[in-house]
Amino acid sequence: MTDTPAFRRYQGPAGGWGSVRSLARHGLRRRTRTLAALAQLRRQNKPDGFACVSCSWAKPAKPHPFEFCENGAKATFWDLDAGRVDAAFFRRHTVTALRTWADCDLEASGRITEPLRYDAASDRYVPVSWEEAFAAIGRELKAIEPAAAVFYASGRASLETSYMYALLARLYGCNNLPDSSNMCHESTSVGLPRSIGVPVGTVRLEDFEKTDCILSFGQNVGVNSPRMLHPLQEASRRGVPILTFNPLRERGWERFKNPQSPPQMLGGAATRISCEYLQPRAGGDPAVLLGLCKALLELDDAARRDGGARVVDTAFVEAHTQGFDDFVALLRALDWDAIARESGLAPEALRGVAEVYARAESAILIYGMGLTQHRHGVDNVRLLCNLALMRGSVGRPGAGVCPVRGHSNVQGQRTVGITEKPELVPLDRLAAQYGFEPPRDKGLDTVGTVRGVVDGTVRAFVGLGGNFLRAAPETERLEAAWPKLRLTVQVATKLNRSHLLNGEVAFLLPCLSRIERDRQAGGPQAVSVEDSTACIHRSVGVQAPASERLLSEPAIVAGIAEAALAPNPKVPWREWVADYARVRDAIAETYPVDFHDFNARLGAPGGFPRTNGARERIWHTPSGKAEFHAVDLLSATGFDDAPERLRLITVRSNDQFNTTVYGYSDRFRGIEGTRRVLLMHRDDIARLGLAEGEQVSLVGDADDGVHREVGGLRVTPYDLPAGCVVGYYPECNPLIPVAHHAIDSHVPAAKSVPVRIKREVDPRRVPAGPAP
Ligand SMILES: Nc1nc2c(c(=O)[nH]1)N[C@H]1C(S)=C(S)[C@@H](COP(=O)(O)OP(=O)(O)OC[C@H]3O[C@@H](n4cnc5c(=O)[nH]c(N)nc54)[C@H](O)[C@@H]3O)O[C@H]1N2
Ligand SMILES: Nc1nc2c(c(=O)[nH]1)N[C@H]1C(S)=C(S)[C@@H](COP(=O)(O)OP(=O)(O)OC[C@H]3O[C@@H](n4cnc5c(=O)[nH]c(N)nc54)[C@H](O)[C@@H]3O)O[C@H]1N2
Ligand SMILES: [Mo]
Repeated sequence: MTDTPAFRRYQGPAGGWGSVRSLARHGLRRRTRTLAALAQLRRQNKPDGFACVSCSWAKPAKPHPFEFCENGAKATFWDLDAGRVDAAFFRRHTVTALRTWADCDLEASGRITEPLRYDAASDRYVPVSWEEAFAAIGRELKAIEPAAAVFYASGRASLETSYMYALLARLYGCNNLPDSSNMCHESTSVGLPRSIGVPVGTVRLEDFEKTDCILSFGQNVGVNSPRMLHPLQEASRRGVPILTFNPLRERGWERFKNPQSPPQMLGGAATRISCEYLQPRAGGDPAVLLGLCKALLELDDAARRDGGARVVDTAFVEAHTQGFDDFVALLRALDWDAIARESGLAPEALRGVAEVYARAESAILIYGMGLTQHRHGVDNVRLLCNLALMRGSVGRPGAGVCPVRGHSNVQGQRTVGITEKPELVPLDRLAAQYGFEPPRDKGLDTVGTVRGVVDGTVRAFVGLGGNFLRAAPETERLEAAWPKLRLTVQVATKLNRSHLLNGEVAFLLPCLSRIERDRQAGGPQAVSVEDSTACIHRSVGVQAPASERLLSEPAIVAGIAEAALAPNPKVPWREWVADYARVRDAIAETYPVDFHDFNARLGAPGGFPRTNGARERIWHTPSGKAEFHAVDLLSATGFDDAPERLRLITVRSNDQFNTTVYGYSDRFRGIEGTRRVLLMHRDDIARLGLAEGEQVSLVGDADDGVHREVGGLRVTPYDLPAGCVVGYYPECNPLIPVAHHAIDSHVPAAKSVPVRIKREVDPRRVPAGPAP
């Protein structure tokens, strides 16, 4: 792929013809089986089809004729790739040579089609039979202390696979079950239970039809959950004010043209999404949220003075919350100058938003990585809850807190036991169901795994999907330590960098994609996933598998389990693989409240919802009430400002899904042909004496004595707050210290990384890691 940069301002809306053109280009370039692709797209997110493998946004009960978006279609095309990564591919390329390839080129080589073992002597992957692979993995796992083995999961695997995988780890003897959620919405999973007693959002799709106001913080809807633009568009057309806080002007929150609406595509104007768009500093959200709460309080004071309607929902606050008085005292003591300085926004702007919010009966508060991936990510989530609680905007139609999750089943994986936190799992029930003593010690999360690999205490890594080495922080130390692992096993669909750094014994095991037909001894199989709004959907793949040698993920998990564990007649791995309905029966037995009659309810249009206390104003907190979080905090970064120090935000482009880089077009941001950019405010460029287009390095500025650097970045002026810079994830991950993570949730603080700029003496210097 080329790396010829071009920068042009994109004037179009999100969606629109740009999205149609982009898709057409992808379909052609990717050697996709085009007819197959079109047939598949029609089934995407339909009750009788497959759940999109891209984002986890809710799937409506009455889907559109084409219930997919540009990026969901790219993900489908990606799995339909006609290219093949097989033994012949590895005869052409050594693993060392492949390590110089870009992320995009690795995955673009095609689907992995046969089980492979790494052969160190020839530095190549060589074919292996499934039986041999399982036997060797079982042997190795048996020889390792359970506490030294890690079972990572990326958030794509189904509920059935995830349940089996978590059980495998616990039967083996550990809770080392980190998953991508540890790098993502774990701040939500820690913060929401403390504030409102549920680990997930409280909003369902129907609430968008009833809401009077939408606030959004740090989420990029046009790229990461484009189907959410449909309810947003409808809300905007109803006159619902949408107010957005994001350091960057993300096109999806500005305007949208629905590619599925012929009138709008043929000359109709794009729909304006946000009526107010404010650009706080990265990490400035505590100041924003407290400022909004303070402004509400001022409005409430004025209402009391003038005898107007109260702005604080006093009936709700009294009946349902705890800690309000302390919070009010904190708000009164806050100084507007400090709020303005830390948020980067004028008090008048915040007061203006508060006025709109105060007029709304029911409001939805949406957020994403812009809140969770900070040192104070958990505080961010809790302060957002405060804002909702002051207005009683939880547990009422059209109202609620709406974290937009990432991977298509990341939320569900937690629901069925993939977690390092034993207290979140019904261990006693598992003990009774399967007749064993489950491990009770806390397991390793992502941060713990990185540390354990670096210090040598982790000996084995099994990855159920994902690209751990690229997704995690502290890239260089992690990569340097990785080959010292005894065993690495990667279950994957496509080749990525995590497959190119191997333990002494290493296997690469290819699995079916969710879009593919899954036929087992008991006939064709369906799986299930949980969306962002906690609704459970059936997913049936119908595409012919990329190869006959692929196994399904449940079959791979069962294969490893049978080889690594002592036989246990109460765990019928074989029967489970033959008929996934039996896994669902097991899930229903372990989790009867949410999954009773699982098989009967599977396939309900719109999915079937899990229980959610906060939606009914039942608060599963220690006090039995929703809890205000009175924290005197204005910045989420966890570090002080310093003259040369900048706050690095790492973002996704419109042409990637996490570490899967589809191409080099970040259309909405006007960046084409390259990912090696550093977006900067013009004042910072001038202040630091840089020139537009100059190549610079970013150097970590964490004061921990470790040198971290990413070079070859092109200075690019951009509309963002001064003092903040933007680079792409995963290229910038070498700059994130493993210790720079959210307090309590351990989510790497990827949205405010302390960095400095170093001028490059030699502009040809090549950066660490694969180019570009
Ligand atoms: N097409 C596509 N879809 C995806 C993904 C993908 O990579 N591609 N990834 C999936 C996954 S796993 C996830 S978790 C989600 C991620 O989806 P998002 O939650 O949208 O995550 P990001 O794109 O990382 O960044 C979110 C936004 O936060 C803003 N931001 C950065 N710092 C701050 C801050 O300090 N304050 C505020 N208010 N805003 C800030 C950024 O400008 C950006 O617009 O999307 C999922 N869907
Ligand atoms: N700096 C920075 N770092 C970040 C983030 C950030 O915003 N900034 N975001 C974080 C977030 S939110 C997340 S969720 C993580 C993502 O971390 P991961 O989930 O580990 O990474 P992905 O890029 O989603 O994984 C892609 C790989 O998954 C495999 N795969 C795809 N489909 C399947 C399947 O159906 N089955 C199996 N077994 N494998 C499959 C393919 O081989 C593909 O190469 O990254 C985190 N890292
Ligand atoms: Mo994520």
